[in-house]
Amino acid sequence: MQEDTIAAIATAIGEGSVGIVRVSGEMAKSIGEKLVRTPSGKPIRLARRNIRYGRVVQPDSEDPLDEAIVLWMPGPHSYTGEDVLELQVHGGVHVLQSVLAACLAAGARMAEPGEFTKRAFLNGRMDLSQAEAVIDLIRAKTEFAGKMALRQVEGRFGDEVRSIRKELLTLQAHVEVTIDYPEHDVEDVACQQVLTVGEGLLKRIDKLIASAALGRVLREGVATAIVGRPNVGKSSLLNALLQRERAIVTDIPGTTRDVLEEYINLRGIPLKLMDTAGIRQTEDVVERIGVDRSRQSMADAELVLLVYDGSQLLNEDDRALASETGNMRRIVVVNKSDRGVRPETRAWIEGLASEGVVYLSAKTGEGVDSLADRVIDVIERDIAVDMDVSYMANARQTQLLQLARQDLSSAMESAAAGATLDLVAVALQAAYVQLGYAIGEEAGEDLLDEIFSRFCLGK
Ligand SMILES: Nc1nc2c(ncn2[C@@H]2O[C@H](COP(=O)(O)OP(=O)(O)O)[C@@H](O)[C@H]2O)c(=O)[nH]1
Ligand SMILES: [Mg+2]
Repeated sequence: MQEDTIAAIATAIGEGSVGIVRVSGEMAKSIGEKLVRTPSGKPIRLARRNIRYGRVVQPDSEDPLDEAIVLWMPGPHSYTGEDVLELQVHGGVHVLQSVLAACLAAGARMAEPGEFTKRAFLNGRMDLSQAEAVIDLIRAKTEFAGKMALRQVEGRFGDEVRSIRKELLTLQAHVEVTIDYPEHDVEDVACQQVLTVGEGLLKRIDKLIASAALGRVLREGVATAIVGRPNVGKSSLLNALLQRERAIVTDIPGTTRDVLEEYINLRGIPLKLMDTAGIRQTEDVVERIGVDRSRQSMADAELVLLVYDGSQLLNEDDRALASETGNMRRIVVVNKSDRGVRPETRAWIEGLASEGVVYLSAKTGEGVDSLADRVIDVIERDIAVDMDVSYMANARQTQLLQLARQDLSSAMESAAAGATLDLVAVALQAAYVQLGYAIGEEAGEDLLDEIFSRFCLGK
């Protein structure tokens, strides 16, 4: 248990119907009893876990600060594992700050960002992968991202890692027993065991590693640049995908000068859409800066939507863009198909994109859904995002999983090569330790500070 008692405003700063000041630690009870009065004005008594109505006062003067609903959650069955007091007051900046100040005057110290969750981890209420997922849940941009983050908070990743570790431990025990009783046929059996069980465990570790792609995409979104020469309908396509008029659309080529960025929720995957200035040869200084920025967005993007105007004949700018994006992950879009598609244009574009072309009209919305299908296909197939996993690794965990994978592979290689069993046992042990780090066993202060400093205050 941590010795000092921490307090913070747990709700977002601003105006809201309710705001919460949270207190955790040994002094939570005495702070509550010092600050809260019952409706008849007596000091409140906090005993069993409960919810009470009362008034928060300035203890020396008895000046009322606000009415409050008081939640009393004694440890160890609380979020942090310690005694937790929550004062639900009116959600105004001044009210919350004065209630927090009263808690600090009564003996609490200001919590650091993420310190409540850090204590929950240190007190064994959750493993590190669950604690890390709390921030993903708070920041989730789509319902799907929220659902996946919640699964992590509930411990899906940790459960899988613990289950793999348990098998590693059993395997290691088996090998070590054999070291103590060295008979040749027994050794062979142990080696065989390492190979067969190891094979299955490698697959499970690989699946965990592969789940990182979904995690990254849900956290950061897929950077997607809409590119094409001026006037093909890029801004119109952005608006159609957003389902609102975000970008300025006119029939004047060169309307979009700067890169516009907007997140959309595409079947649960956040897409960071970038509408860019049309790329063409130009003498206009401002337009040229816009074109440079378009090229930069294209280079930063994971996916390029290359847009053509199907109702027109193609020009040099169109052809140049086809080769410029040739090595990028791209989807070729033919827009304005409500006006019909010119046969020469169709033939040339279909020759360009062996994987197929999406015909649509940003104006009528026709075909926009099939573009969405295609984008999801590309994300699943080419960015290797598996949407059906029940857990997802983050970058830190992935590194450790890779190290564990190496150790397990080398244990298996040693077993296959008939090396001494000591070597096999040491490598198995190393894999076990790396997986332990992934869920926060023996996590050092530095790492914890690094992780929890990303949290918001009061969480
Ligand atoms: N008929 C038709 N016109 C479109 C379509 N998409 C865009 N436009 C028109 O094409 C012009 C250029 O559109 P805009 O989105 O500004 O093109 P951008 O320069 O590529 O961003 C505007 O007059 C739009 O109304 C479409 O699907 N069908
Ligand atoms: Mg535009």
